[in-house]
Amino acid sequence: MTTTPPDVIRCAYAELVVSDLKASREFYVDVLGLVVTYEDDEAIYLRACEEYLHHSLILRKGAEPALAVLAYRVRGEGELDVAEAYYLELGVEVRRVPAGTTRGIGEAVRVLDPLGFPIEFFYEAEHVERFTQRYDVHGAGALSRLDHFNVNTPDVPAARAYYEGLGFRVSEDIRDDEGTVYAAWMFRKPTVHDVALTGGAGPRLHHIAFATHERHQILHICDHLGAVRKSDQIERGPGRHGVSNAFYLYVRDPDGHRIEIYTHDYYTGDPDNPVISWDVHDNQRRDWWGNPVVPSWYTEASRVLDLDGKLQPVVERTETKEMDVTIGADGFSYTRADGADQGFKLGEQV
Ligand code: 4SX
Ligand code: FE2
Ligand code: CA
Repeated sequence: MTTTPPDVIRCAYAELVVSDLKASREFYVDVLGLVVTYEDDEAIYLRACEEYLHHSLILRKGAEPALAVLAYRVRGEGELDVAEAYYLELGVEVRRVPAGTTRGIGEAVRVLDPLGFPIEFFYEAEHVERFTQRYDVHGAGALSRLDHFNVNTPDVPAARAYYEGLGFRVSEDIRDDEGTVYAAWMFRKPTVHDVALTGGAGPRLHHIAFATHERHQILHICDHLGAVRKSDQIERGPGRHGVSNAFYLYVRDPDGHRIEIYTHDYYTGDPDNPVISWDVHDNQRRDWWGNPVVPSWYTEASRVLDLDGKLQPVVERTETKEMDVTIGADGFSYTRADGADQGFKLGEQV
């Protein structure tokens, strides 16, 4: 590629197709506390408490739950031409989208990226009230802002090379000493990530993550789900990630779309920010306390749509799967890498 990539600022919004807007509203607004910017019979436009762009999440009513778009904000209107030229040279489908096609969003460029995801680039967006100090509406589990997207893709090194071409840098990854890469975390804004690439059948959306300021806000969301007898929607956590060091929780929305609530990762903005590589056998890589990852977290994810709204075909991963090497029959893990191990294989604990 000789063409310059568009200057991406950050991940900015996602659009999910959901089957029942009322059920989704109860989850995203009543439990997670997202703020409604606009809603009608077709869609709900949501933002978190510190966001001033029109939305960071759109829930659109449709028959088949899916991801409709992942949007990145670029540094200015001029970057749209840059994006168009870049993706035309990549040889993928590119569309100019007139301002207002998506409520609250100016002119945009939409592409079906080389990984098979529907991606939008935009700059102009309607500003709305920023609820930073609206403590009267925050609630005890307030979400501050969108933090990242996490996508399943079969070939992580290829996906990483594509995102490096777009100007993203790697903060952390998971690999083994045979050279298999299982996942990579990549950023434009100076945090651990804007997008994580998780090896698996793809293209599929693994999750969308929102940040809180505090750990107790994540714990409150767990308590709230318990109180409304929806604890089944808690899939994984709360816990502390090894990768990213973030405190986390994964919940599943009424259609099964996965949402992560995330806080306390770290600054990555200097040019020499060190890359952290984790051994796939390190039992603390995904949960710093060593708690097991539930199988559904490895296997389940949301289907994605193409630019015409049709379901994209899913391609299986051919390389070794992380779930198989870490919790499968032959799996093993360690807590201390220096050989001063616990002396048992995972699954053999008494
Ligand atoms: O499970 S991991 O510790 O690898 C992890 C997963 C770290 C950060 C994330 O945002 C995530 O979804
Ligand atoms: Fe995440
Ligand atoms: Ca559960």
